[in-house]
Amino acid sequence: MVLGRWLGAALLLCFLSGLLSHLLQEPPDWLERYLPSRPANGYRITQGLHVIAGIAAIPLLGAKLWTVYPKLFEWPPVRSVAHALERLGIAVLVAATLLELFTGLLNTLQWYPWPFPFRQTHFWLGWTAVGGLLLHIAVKAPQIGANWWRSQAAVPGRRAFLASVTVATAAVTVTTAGQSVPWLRWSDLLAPRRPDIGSLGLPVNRTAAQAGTTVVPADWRLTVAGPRPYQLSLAELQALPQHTARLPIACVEGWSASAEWTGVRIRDLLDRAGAPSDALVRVVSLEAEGPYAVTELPAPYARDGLTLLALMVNGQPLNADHGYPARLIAPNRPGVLQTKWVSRLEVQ
Ligand SMILES: Nc1nc2c(c(=O)[nH]1)N[C@H]1C(S)=C(S)[C@@H](COP(=O)(O)O)O[C@H]1N2
Ligand SMILES: [Mo]
Repeated sequence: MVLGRWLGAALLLCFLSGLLSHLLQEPPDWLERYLPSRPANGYRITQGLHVIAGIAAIPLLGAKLWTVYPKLFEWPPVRSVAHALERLGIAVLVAATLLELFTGLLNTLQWYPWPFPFRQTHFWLGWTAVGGLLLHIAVKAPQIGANWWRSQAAVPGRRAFLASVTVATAAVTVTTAGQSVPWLRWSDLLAPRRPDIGSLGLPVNRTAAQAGTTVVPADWRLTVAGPRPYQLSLAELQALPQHTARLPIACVEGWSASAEWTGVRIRDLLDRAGAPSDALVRVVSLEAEGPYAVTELPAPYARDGLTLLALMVNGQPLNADHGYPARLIAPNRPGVLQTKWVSRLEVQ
Protein backbone atom coordinates (compact mmCIF):
# COMPACT_ATOMS: atom_id res chain seq x y z
CA MET A 1 0.00 0.00 0.00
CA VAL A 2 1.24 3.45 -0.88
CA LEU A 3 1.38 4.54 2.79
CA GLY A 4 3.96 1.88 3.55
CA ARG A 5 6.21 3.15 0.77
CA TRP A 6 6.11 6.74 1.99
CA LEU A 7 6.63 5.68 5.58
CA GLY A 8 9.51 3.38 4.63
CA ALA A 9 11.14 6.17 2.60
CA ALA A 10 10.78 8.69 5.46
CA LEU A 11 12.22 6.24 7.99
CA LEU A 12 15.17 5.29 5.81
CA LEU A 13 15.95 8.97 5.10
CA CYS A 14 15.73 9.62 8.81
CA PHE A 15 18.07 6.76 9.58
CA LEU A 16 20.73 7.66 7.01
CA SER A 17 20.78 11.37 7.83
CA GLY A 18 20.78 10.50 11.53
CA LEU A 19 23.78 8.24 11.06
CA LEU A 20 25.69 11.07 9.36
CA SER A 21 24.79 13.46 12.16
CA HIS A 22 25.89 10.94 14.74
CA LEU A 23 29.27 10.39 13.05
CA LEU A 24 29.91 14.14 12.89
CA GLN A 25 29.02 14.62 16.55
CA GLU A 26 30.62 11.53 18.04
CA PRO A 27 33.11 10.07 15.56
CA PRO A 28 35.02 6.95 16.58
CA ASP A 29 38.69 7.82 17.18
CA TRP A 30 39.94 6.33 13.91
CA LEU A 31 37.49 8.45 11.88
CA GLU A 32 38.19 11.77 13.57
CA ARG A 33 41.01 12.91 11.34
CA TYR A 34 39.06 12.12 8.16
CA LEU A 35 35.94 14.12 9.03
CA PRO A 36 35.26 16.58 6.22
CA SER A 37 34.88 20.23 7.21
CA ARG A 38 33.09 20.86 3.89
CA PRO A 39 30.53 21.49 2.56
CA ALA A 40 30.17 24.23 5.15
CA ASN A 41 26.40 23.70 5.20
CA GLY A 42 26.57 19.90 5.24
CA TYR A 43 25.45 19.25 8.80
CA ARG A 44 22.81 21.94 8.51
CA ILE A 45 21.25 20.06 5.57
CA THR A 46 21.54 16.50 6.89
CA GLN A 47 20.27 17.37 10.37
CA GLY A 48 17.49 19.55 8.89
CA LEU A 49 16.41 16.61 6.69
CA HIS A 50 16.60 14.27 9.66
CA VAL A 51 14.14 16.29 11.71
CA ILE A 52 11.86 17.05 8.73
CA ALA A 53 11.64 13.36 7.75
CA GLY A 54 11.08 12.33 11.37
CA ILE A 55 8.20 14.76 11.83
CA ALA A 56 6.63 13.70 8.52
CA ALA A 57 6.90 10.05 9.60
CA ILE A 58 4.65 10.62 12.62
CA PRO A 59 1.31 11.08 10.79
CA LEU A 60 2.37 8.44 8.23
CA LEU A 61 3.03 5.92 10.99
CA GLY A 62 -0.25 6.80 12.69
CA ALA A 63 -2.15 6.18 9.44
CA LYS A 64 -0.30 2.95 8.72
CA LEU A 65 -1.08 1.60 12.19
CA TRP A 66 -4.70 2.68 11.76
CA THR A 67 -5.01 0.59 8.60
CA VAL A 68 -3.42 -2.54 10.07
CA TYR A 69 -4.47 -2.56 13.72
CA PRO A 70 -7.44 -4.97 13.16
CA LYS A 71 -4.78 -7.61 12.46
CA LEU A 72 -3.75 -7.31 16.10
CA PHE A 73 -6.90 -9.22 16.98
CA GLU A 74 -6.79 -11.84 14.22
CA TRP A 75 -7.71 -15.38 15.26
CA PRO A 76 -5.93 -17.68 15.90
CA PRO A 77 -3.15 -15.31 17.02
CA VAL A 78 -0.44 -17.72 15.90
CA ARG A 79 -0.74 -20.15 12.99
CA SER A 80 2.82 -21.45 12.68
CA VAL A 81 6.37 -20.82 13.84
CA ALA A 82 7.02 -18.62 10.83
CA HIS A 83 3.85 -16.66 11.54
CA ALA A 84 4.82 -16.23 15.20
CA LEU A 85 8.26 -14.93 14.18
CA GLU A 86 6.70 -12.53 11.71
CA ARG A 87 4.36 -11.15 14.37
CA LEU A 88 7.21 -10.84 16.86
CA GLY A 89 9.25 -8.95 14.26
CA ILE A 90 6.37 -6.55 13.65
CA ALA A 91 5.94 -5.99 17.40
CA VAL A 92 9.62 -5.03 17.73
CA LEU A 93 9.44 -2.84 14.62
CA VAL A 94 6.35 -0.96 15.81
CA ALA A 95 7.60 -0.51 19.37
CA ALA A 96 11.07 0.69 18.31
CA THR A 97 9.69 3.06 15.67
CA LEU A 98 7.10 4.56 18.04
CA LEU A 99 9.70 5.11 20.77
CA GLU A 100 12.23 6.45 18.27
CA LEU A 101 9.87 9.06 16.84
CA PHE A 102 8.59 9.96 20.30
CA THR A 103 12.07 10.51 21.81
CA GLY A 104 13.13 12.44 18.69
CA LEU A 105 10.07 14.69 18.83
CA LEU A 106 10.56 15.48 22.51
CA ASN A 107 14.21 16.22 21.78
CA THR A 108 13.22 18.90 19.27
CA LEU A 109 11.25 20.44 22.14
CA GLN A 110 14.36 20.22 24.36
CA TRP A 111 12.42 18.10 26.77
CA TYR A 112 14.12 15.06 28.28
CA PRO A 113 11.63 13.52 30.72
CA TRP A 114 13.46 10.20 31.04
CA PRO A 115 16.36 8.85 33.06
CA PHE A 116 18.35 7.35 30.15
CA PRO A 117 20.87 9.19 27.95
CA PHE A 118 18.99 10.48 24.91
CA ARG A 119 21.63 10.15 22.23
CA GLN A 120 22.72 6.57 22.87
CA THR A 121 19.12 5.43 23.25
CA HIS A 122 18.01 7.20 20.08
CA PHE A 123 20.99 5.74 18.22
CA TRP A 124 20.38 2.11 19.21
CA LEU A 125 16.62 2.35 18.80
CA GLY A 126 17.32 3.64 15.29
CA TRP A 127 19.30 0.52 14.45
CA THR A 128 16.61 -1.69 15.97
CA ALA A 129 13.83 0.03 14.03
CA VAL A 130 15.69 -0.11 10.72
CA GLY A 131 16.70 -3.72 11.29
CA GLY A 132 13.04 -4.53 11.94
CA LEU A 133 11.99 -2.53 8.88
CA LEU A 134 14.40 -4.33 6.54
CA LEU A 135 13.28 -7.69 7.93
CA HIS A 136 9.64 -6.70 7.46
CA ILE A 137 10.30 -5.63 3.85
CA ALA A 138 12.15 -8.91 3.20
CA VAL A 139 9.29 -11.01 4.61
CA LYS A 140 6.70 -9.05 2.65
CA ALA A 141 8.78 -8.79 -0.53
CA PRO A 142 6.56 -11.13 -2.58
CA GLN A 143 3.43 -9.15 -1.70
CA ILE A 144 5.11 -5.77 -2.13
CA GLY A 145 6.41 -6.87 -5.53
CA ALA A 146 3.05 -8.18 -6.66
CA ASN A 147 1.24 -4.98 -5.62
CA TRP A 148 3.79 -2.39 -6.71
CA TRP A 149 2.28 -1.55 -10.11
CA ARG A 150 -1.24 -2.75 -9.50
CA SER A 151 -3.88 -0.12 -8.91
CA GLN A 152 -5.59 -0.61 -5.58
CA ALA A 153 -9.04 -2.14 -5.34
CA ALA A 154 -11.73 0.48 -4.93
CA VAL A 155 -12.26 0.29 -1.18
CA PRO A 156 -14.90 2.83 -0.14
CA GLY A 157 -13.37 5.83 1.62
CA ARG A 158 -9.83 4.96 0.60
CA ARG A 159 -9.24 8.08 -1.44
CA ALA A 160 -10.58 10.36 1.28
CA PHE A 161 -8.41 8.60 3.85
CA LEU A 162 -5.26 8.95 1.75
CA ALA A 163 -6.10 12.57 1.03
CA SER A 164 -6.40 13.38 4.72
CA VAL A 165 -3.12 11.60 5.52
CA THR A 166 -1.43 13.59 2.77
CA VAL A 167 -2.86 16.86 4.09
CA ALA A 168 -1.85 16.02 7.67
CA THR A 169 1.70 15.08 6.65
CA ALA A 170 2.09 18.18 4.48
CA ALA A 171 0.71 20.36 7.28
CA VAL A 172 3.11 19.18 10.00
CA THR A 173 6.02 19.38 7.57
CA VAL A 174 5.29 22.86 6.26
CA THR A 175 4.61 24.32 9.71
CA THR A 176 7.89 23.03 11.18
CA ALA A 177 10.42 22.84 8.33
CA GLY A 178 10.94 26.63 8.49
CA GLN A 179 13.13 26.14 11.52
CA SER A 180 15.86 24.96 9.18
CA VAL A 181 14.72 25.92 5.65
CA PRO A 182 15.06 29.70 5.15
CA TRP A 183 12.41 30.00 2.40
CA LEU A 184 9.85 28.25 4.61
CA ARG A 185 10.30 30.74 7.49
CA TRP A 186 6.92 32.31 6.77
CA SER A 187 5.13 29.07 7.63
CA ASP A 188 7.19 28.17 10.69
CA LEU A 189 4.20 28.19 13.03
CA LEU A 190 4.59 25.04 15.11
CA ALA A 191 8.34 24.54 15.42
CA PRO A 192 9.64 25.26 18.91
CA ARG A 193 12.05 27.93 17.58
CA ARG A 194 12.17 30.73 15.07
CA PRO A 195 15.77 30.80 13.85
CA ASP A 196 15.66 34.53 13.20
CA ILE A 197 14.45 35.51 16.68
CA GLY A 198 17.05 36.03 19.38
CA SER A 199 19.67 38.53 20.42
CA LEU A 200 21.97 39.65 17.58
CA GLY A 201 19.65 37.87 15.13
CA LEU A 202 20.26 34.33 16.43
CA PRO A 203 18.49 32.03 18.91
CA VAL A 204 20.22 30.98 22.11
CA ASN A 205 20.09 27.38 23.24
CA ARG A 206 21.82 27.68 26.59
CA THR A 207 22.11 31.15 28.07
CA ALA A 208 25.09 32.49 29.98
CA ALA A 209 22.96 32.44 33.13
CA GLN A 210 22.13 28.76 32.63
CA ALA A 211 25.80 27.97 32.05
CA GLY A 212 26.98 30.13 34.98
CA THR A 213 29.22 32.27 32.76
CA THR A 214 27.60 35.70 33.13
CA VAL A 215 30.66 37.03 34.97
CA VAL A 216 33.79 36.78 32.85
CA PRO A 217 36.89 37.44 34.98
CA ALA A 218 38.35 40.91 34.31
CA ASP A 219 41.73 39.30 33.65
CA TRP A 220 40.30 36.84 31.08
CA ARG A 221 42.99 35.53 28.75
CA LEU A 222 42.82 33.01 25.97
CA THR A 223 45.38 30.30 26.73
CA VAL A 224 46.79 28.33 23.82
CA ALA A 225 48.58 25.27 25.20
CA GLY A 226 50.97 23.67 22.70
CA PRO A 227 54.68 23.27 22.02
CA ARG A 228 55.04 27.10 22.43
CA PRO A 229 52.22 28.02 24.82
CA TYR A 230 51.03 31.63 25.17
CA GLN A 231 48.16 33.80 26.40
CA LEU A 232 46.30 36.69 24.77
CA SER A 233 43.92 39.28 26.19
CA LEU A 234 40.78 40.23 24.29
CA ALA A 235 42.45 43.44 23.08
CA GLU A 236 45.42 41.43 21.80
CA LEU A 237 43.09 39.03 19.99
CA GLN A 238 41.29 41.98 18.41
CA ALA A 239 44.64 43.32 17.20
CA LEU A 240 45.42 40.09 15.26
CA PRO A 241 44.30 39.73 11.59
CA GLN A 242 40.49 39.36 11.62
CA HIS A 243 38.54 37.16 9.23
CA THR A 244 34.84 36.99 8.47
CA ALA A 245 32.88 33.86 7.52
CA ARG A 246 29.20 33.25 6.94
CA LEU A 247 28.44 29.98 8.75
CA PRO A 248 25.37 28.37 10.27
CA ILE A 249 24.68 27.27 13.80
CA ALA A 250 22.82 24.00 13.17
CA CYS A 251 21.38 22.67 16.39
CA VAL A 252 20.79 18.95 16.70
CA GLU A 253 17.32 19.84 17.98
CA GLY A 254 16.33 20.93 14.51
CA TRP A 255 16.72 24.69 14.11
CA SER A 256 19.51 26.27 12.16
CA ALA A 257 20.48 29.82 11.30
CA SER A 258 23.28 31.47 9.37
CA ALA A 259 25.27 34.38 10.71
CA GLU A 260 28.32 36.40 9.82
CA TRP A 261 31.14 35.65 12.24
CA THR A 262 34.31 37.71 12.66
CA GLY A 263 37.39 36.75 14.61
CA VAL A 264 40.80 35.11 14.49
CA ARG A 265 41.47 31.96 12.49
CA ILE A 266 42.00 28.96 14.71
CA ARG A 267 44.80 27.77 12.45
CA ASP A 268 46.68 31.07 12.90
CA LEU A 269 46.42 30.67 16.68
CA LEU A 270 47.65 27.08 16.44
CA ASP A 271 50.56 27.91 14.11
CA ARG A 272 51.70 30.55 16.59
CA ALA A 273 51.79 27.85 19.29
CA GLY A 274 53.87 25.59 17.03
CA ALA A 275 51.11 22.97 16.71
CA PRO A 276 51.69 20.17 14.18
CA SER A 277 49.24 20.42 11.28
CA ASP A 278 47.56 17.09 12.07
CA ALA A 279 46.99 17.83 15.75
CA LEU A 280 43.65 17.34 17.45
CA VAL A 281 42.64 20.35 19.56
CA ARG A 282 40.62 20.42 22.76
CA VAL A 283 38.44 23.49 23.16
CA VAL A 284 37.73 24.35 26.79
CA SER A 285 34.98 26.70 27.93
CA LEU A 286 34.74 28.91 31.00
CA GLU A 287 31.59 26.93 31.76
CA ALA A 288 32.41 24.89 34.86
CA GLU A 289 30.40 21.83 33.99
CA GLY A 290 27.96 20.75 31.33
CA PRO A 291 28.20 18.21 28.56
CA TYR A 292 29.56 20.80 26.10
CA ALA A 293 32.03 22.61 28.35
CA VAL A 294 34.87 20.79 26.55
CA THR A 295 34.82 19.72 22.89
CA GLU A 296 37.28 18.19 20.48
CA LEU A 297 38.24 19.87 17.24
CA PRO A 298 39.71 17.34 14.78
CA ALA A 299 42.51 18.52 12.48
CA PRO A 300 40.43 19.01 9.29
CA TYR A 301 38.32 21.61 11.13
CA ALA A 302 41.25 23.17 12.96
CA ARG A 303 43.10 23.71 9.64
CA ASP A 304 40.06 24.98 7.70
CA GLY A 305 40.39 28.71 6.95
CA LEU A 306 36.71 29.21 7.83
CA THR A 307 37.14 27.93 11.39
CA LEU A 308 37.29 30.94 13.69
CA LEU A 309 37.61 31.92 17.27
CA ALA A 310 34.80 34.42 16.79
CA LEU A 311 34.73 37.70 18.67
CA MET A 312 31.81 39.23 16.75
CA VAL A 313 28.56 38.10 15.16
CA ASN A 314 26.55 39.99 12.55
CA GLY A 315 28.85 42.99 12.88
CA GLN A 316 28.56 43.35 16.66
CA PRO A 317 30.68 42.13 19.56
CA LEU A 318 29.46 38.83 21.01
CA ASN A 319 27.11 39.20 23.96
CA ALA A 320 27.14 36.93 27.00
CA ASP A 321 24.53 34.52 25.62
CA HIS A 322 26.38 34.02 22.34
CA GLY A 323 29.68 33.26 24.04
CA TYR A 324 31.45 36.51 25.04
CA PRO A 325 34.38 36.99 25.01
CA ALA A 326 35.14 34.32 22.35
CA ARG A 327 33.50 31.30 20.81
CA LEU A 328 34.32 28.62 18.32
CA ILE A 329 32.59 28.52 14.94
CA ALA A 330 33.50 25.91 12.30
CA PRO A 331 31.96 24.71 9.01
CA ASN A 332 30.00 21.43 8.79
CA ARG A 333 29.94 21.02 12.56
CA PRO A 334 27.01 20.22 14.89
CA GLY A 335 25.79 23.26 16.86
CA VAL A 336 26.47 21.57 20.19
CA LEU A 337 30.18 21.52 19.36
CA GLN A 338 30.39 25.25 18.55
CA THR A 339 31.80 25.98 22.00
CA LYS A 340 30.88 29.27 23.67
CA TRP A 341 32.88 31.23 26.33
CA VAL A 342 36.17 29.69 25.17
CA SER A 343 39.08 30.03 27.60
CA ARG A 344 41.65 27.49 26.36
CA LEU A 345 42.78 25.74 23.21
CA GLU A 346 44.85 22.66 24.01
CA VAL A 347 46.93 21.06 21.26
CA GLN A 348 46.82 17.31 21.86
N1 LIG B 1 30.18 26.08 26.45
C1 LIG B 1 29.05 25.77 25.77
N2 LIG B 1 28.98 26.01 24.45
C2 LIG B 1 27.84 25.72 23.75
C3 LIG B 1 26.72 25.16 24.39
C4 LIG B 1 26.83 24.88 25.78
O1 LIG B 1 25.90 24.37 26.42
N3 LIG B 1 28.00 25.22 26.44
N4 LIG B 1 25.57 24.87 23.65
C5 LIG B 1 25.79 24.58 22.23
C6 LIG B 1 24.56 24.43 21.46
S1 LIG B 1 23.58 23.08 21.83
C7 LIG B 1 24.27 25.22 20.38
S2 LIG B 1 22.99 24.86 19.34
C8 LIG B 1 25.05 26.46 20.12
C9 LIG B 1 24.10 27.62 20.07
O2 LIG B 1 24.78 28.84 19.91
P1 LIG B 1 24.00 30.21 20.17
O3 LIG B 1 23.39 30.11 21.54
O4 LIG B 1 25.01 31.30 20.05
O5 LIG B 1 22.97 30.30 19.09
O6 LIG B 1 26.03 26.68 21.11
C10 LIG B 1 26.74 25.56 21.54
N5 LIG B 1 27.81 25.97 22.41
MO1 LIG C 1 22.20 22.76 20.06
